[in-house]
Amino acid sequence: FSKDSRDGVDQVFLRSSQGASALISLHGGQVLSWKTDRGEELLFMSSKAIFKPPHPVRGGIPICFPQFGNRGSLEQHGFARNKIWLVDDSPPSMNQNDSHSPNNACIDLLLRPSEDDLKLWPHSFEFRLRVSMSSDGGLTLTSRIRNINCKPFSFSFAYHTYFLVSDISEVRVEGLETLDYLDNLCHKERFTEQGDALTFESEIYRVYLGSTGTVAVFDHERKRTIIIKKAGLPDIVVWNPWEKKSKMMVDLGDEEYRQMICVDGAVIEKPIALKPGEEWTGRLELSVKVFNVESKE
Ligand code: TA6
Repeated sequence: FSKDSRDGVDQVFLRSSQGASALISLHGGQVLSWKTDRGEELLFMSSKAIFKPPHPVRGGIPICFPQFGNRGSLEQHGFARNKIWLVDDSPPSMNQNDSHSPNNACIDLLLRPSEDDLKLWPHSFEFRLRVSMSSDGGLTLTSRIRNINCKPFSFSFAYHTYFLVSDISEVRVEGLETLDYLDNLCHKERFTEQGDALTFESEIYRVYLGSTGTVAVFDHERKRTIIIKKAGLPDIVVWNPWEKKSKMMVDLGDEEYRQMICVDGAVIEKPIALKPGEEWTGRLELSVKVFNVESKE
């Protein structure tokens, strides 16, 4: 990998053997860009994104930890995405079932709580994030969060992933059929999905529960599908602010909601509880398939 900096914050550039690439900022440990081997951008980044800590960057894959949403004294989606992470030169070896192979381009980042963080959230943790690119251009994010103090703690988590789409009217999300979801536009009321695929005509903010399989984001106009595989992330957030909410967001262009859809691997309904010494792993594997118009695949 190579390092560069923007506005004084280091960024790490990963390139796979076939030319696919990713850009990760130490501000938030946030993936800002993920491109195919032909240089096509796959993640949305707002044209009005603010790259100044501690403001979260509107796009890419913000890490929501130790909470998703805004509860209690912590800021919305927790503090991890607003902190400067360290490059971890000597990461402990991943457990044996890690899908990492030596020819993946990868970077290991580390976040530990500062004194100020501990005042807000009095739990000592070690958060190791590995971002790796496989030779075929797939992007994998592996989070390992360990409790290193003397009392148990719980947290919720999300990879708040902004996918770039040609137009929201061309997008279909499959893999959430029959799941229950909490509708955040309806007082978090619980519903069961009846459709065969999700399409979008208005603001959506749902947390689908107990998703174990693969989720696919089809972009019909771009003739490509992003495949989302995950481990340790039972919930899926689907969010698009639509026009009215976009107009109220200083760091999102008024019409840009049409080029994004958030489909987030998350742990929300049942927060993770860690005893001292225990570690949780949450892995998100993203890959791209190009399909011709005749067949869906
Ligand atoms: O995932 C949806 C959500 O929780 C919405 O509440 C919306 O605020 C979005 O996250 C973005 O949150 P942010 O704090 O980045 O503006």
